[in-house]
Amino acid sequence: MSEYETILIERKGRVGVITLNRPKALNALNGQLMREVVAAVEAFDADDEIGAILLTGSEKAFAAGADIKEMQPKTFAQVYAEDLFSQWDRLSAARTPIVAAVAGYALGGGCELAMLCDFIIAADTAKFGQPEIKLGVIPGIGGSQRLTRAVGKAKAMDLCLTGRNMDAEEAERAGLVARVVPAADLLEVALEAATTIASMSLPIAMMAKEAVNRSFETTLAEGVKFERRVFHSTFATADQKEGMAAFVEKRAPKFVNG
Ligand code: CO8
Repeated sequence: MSEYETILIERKGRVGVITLNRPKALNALNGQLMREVVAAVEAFDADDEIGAILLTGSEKAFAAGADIKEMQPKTFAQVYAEDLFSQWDRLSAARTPIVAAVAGYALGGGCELAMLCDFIIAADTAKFGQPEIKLGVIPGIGGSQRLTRAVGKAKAMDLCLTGRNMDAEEAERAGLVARVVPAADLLEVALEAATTIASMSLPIAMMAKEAVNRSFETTLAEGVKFERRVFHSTFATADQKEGMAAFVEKRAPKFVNG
């Protein structure tokens, strides 16, 4: 029996798949689901046999937000003392690449959870939004920051201030999602992307992820220097030797994750 109640876990080759599974609440993110997703991501991240993580929800909802019914009775003192939602920050510390496959609603905390992943593949049914303002709150899991970095000030302000949803096509145009695919193909395409990532050298994929993420935390000159140093360090790996030898010898590389 799975140790989890609000998520499903599967291994597909070297891909660890996490499926949010609170269908009656449209996968609303309550405390238990948050603890379980964080634990599952950390377990896959620590597992040498896993080269990529795929996070998904249902056809109707990736996640319809933080659990409003659970939040409703809380006082300021409680949310402040428990530092509500701070545990989600632990997903940012995962070094294994995480792909989000989003169909249906990704609202509020659901949109923020998708943005905590490394990139989003969306079904044409996906709807993204930060409707917190309609509840008398503001985004609380990084939405005002990550959405602004992803789509720029104009659209981030529009979404956070009006609470309107954006469909998949608009989200792709705005740069929030990497690809939009027909809903029926979502899991297949997302799994294929995750499998491709997992077929690469894991330490090199981690370096690529770290370098891209660095661009959000530093100046351009410092970021370019960081990238160059990490690039130099790839030459210390067996996988750089293998990858380049395989190209020259016109064969597929056999990476050893080292
Ligand atoms: N929380 C709890 N339950 C939810 C949530 C949610 N976010 N979303 C849906 N549900 C429940 C509904 O209450 C309903 O339950 P029941 O059958 O018991 O009444 C069930 O899921 C099905 O939902 P609907 O009947 O509403 O389904 P519809 O298809 O009619 O509508 C919608 C789908 C449009 C997605 C609608 O459910 C909706 O608007 N949901 C809320 C969306 C939202 O506002 N999300 C943002 C939440 S706030 C947040 O994420 C961040 C808060 C940050 C706060 C920071 C504080 C520190």
